Amino acid sequence: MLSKNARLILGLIALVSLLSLASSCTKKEDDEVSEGDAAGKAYTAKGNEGTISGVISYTGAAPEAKKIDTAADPACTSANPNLVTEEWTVKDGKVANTYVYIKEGTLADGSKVTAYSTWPGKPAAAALDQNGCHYKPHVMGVMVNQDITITNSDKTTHNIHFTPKNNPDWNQSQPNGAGPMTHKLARAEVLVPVKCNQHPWMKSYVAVSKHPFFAVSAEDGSFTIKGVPPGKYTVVAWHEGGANGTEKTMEVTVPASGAGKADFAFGATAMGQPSSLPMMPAIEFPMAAMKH
Ligand SMILES: [Cu+2]
Repeated sequence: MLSKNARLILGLIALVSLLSLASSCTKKEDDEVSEGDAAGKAYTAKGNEGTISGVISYTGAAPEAKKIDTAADPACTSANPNLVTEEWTVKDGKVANTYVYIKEGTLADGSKVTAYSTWPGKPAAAALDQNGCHYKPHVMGVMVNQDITITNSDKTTHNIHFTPKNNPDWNQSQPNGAGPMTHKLARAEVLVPVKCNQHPWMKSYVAVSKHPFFAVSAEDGSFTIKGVPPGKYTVVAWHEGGANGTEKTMEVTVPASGAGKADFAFGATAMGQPSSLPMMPAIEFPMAAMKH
């Protein structure tokens, strides 16, 4: 009897210590999670937010779009016989597909914009379509962990391949008629090149941001970033032109309920660089995020 009781007691002791170990582990994980959440503050809308808007221009003669040879895939040729390169999409001196975002800055109350991890409102659903054997849109911005719905509208197989530096590689085949896929990126990154392993000309860029203060310039070069708290910000305009992209930086003040202006110009002459010297390479500013 005694030995049976002793075994029972020993068993109970072992069970209790296991339980306490398990609960301490759980507690530790909880603490880690709450510490992670506490790392960023939540911003509450004050009603006095403003905008940052501007126009992206190209100074001088813009590089011309080149016709893409799609003969390798007849489905692409028939879907989009006049496919052209989109590295520079310039119309009447205005540049589309420029990603403009707040890189850093200080709100009117002295807090840093990068100190916040939660912003009001839910970002609109992000969609990336493979359509006519190119990506629509060519450049897009999403927030960290925002779902991107990826569709194939073509009568051919695409293989979408995100090639990030701060996030895991993601490489998925999407045959003709396959349903939508969803992808999201957990870390901020400006910008993630996306390519198609089936069609070497297919390229797009996805920027991942911790905050919602970004926009992509439209065909007329215009962009607007909404809901910006009053403050002083470093605003960056990124364009894929150049070896690793080119970025321009500007300090912008947003008054309470007001508008900050941020017009940017790309092109050799816009940077004080004579474009007529064939031996002289254009000055490019590689984006900081690409340097590690
Ligand atoms: Cu493709």
